[in-house]
Amino acid sequence: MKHMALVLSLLLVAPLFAADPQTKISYTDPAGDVTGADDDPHPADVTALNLTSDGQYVIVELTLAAVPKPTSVFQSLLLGVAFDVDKNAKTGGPGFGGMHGDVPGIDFESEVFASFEDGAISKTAAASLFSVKANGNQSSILGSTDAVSTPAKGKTYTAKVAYKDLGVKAGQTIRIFARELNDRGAQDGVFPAALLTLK
Ligand SMILES: [Ca+2]
Ligand SMILES: [Ca+2]
Repeated sequence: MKHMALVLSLLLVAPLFAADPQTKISYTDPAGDVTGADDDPHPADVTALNLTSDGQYVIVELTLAAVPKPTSVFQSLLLGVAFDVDKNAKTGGPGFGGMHGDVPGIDFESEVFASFEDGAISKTAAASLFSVKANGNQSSILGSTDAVSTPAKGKTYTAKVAYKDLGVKAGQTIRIFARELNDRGAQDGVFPAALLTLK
């Protein structure tokens, strides 16, 4: 069960609040709701997620139940992020490969990943970036070597995606879907859509 903590607390008095654009969107998520691959005994388990911006970057800040100690690059993946930058479901393509519910109109997609330290604690995080076409085809814009990396603080890992790479500008509102990758529940780990107004 996913929820936006702030929204739930205000839901009774402001039922339309969820649809309103915000400059900071916060989610909480249970610990222990993930199932990893057979060779991954400690799958990334998100417990909190903040989406913000700083005038230059969209900032994805996630807190995990435990620090990641990936033993493969695959295990370093922390979160999927899908961007509908024009808030138009008719442009772009299906998010998350079309395999995780109805996530339409996605223009760009990102994978947040922790640094790979050969089984030691990941020190930084970053976000790769792909463009998504109507047929679902993806093409790489930023690979892992070009992405901006940010130092971790305890169990909190932060990734940044540049406005210029998304083709967005300050004051613009974009739609973002985040996905907890190892969540096999009914929503496949997809958080409720966020409308983020960029600083
Ligand atoms: Ca979780
Ligand atoms: Ca779109």
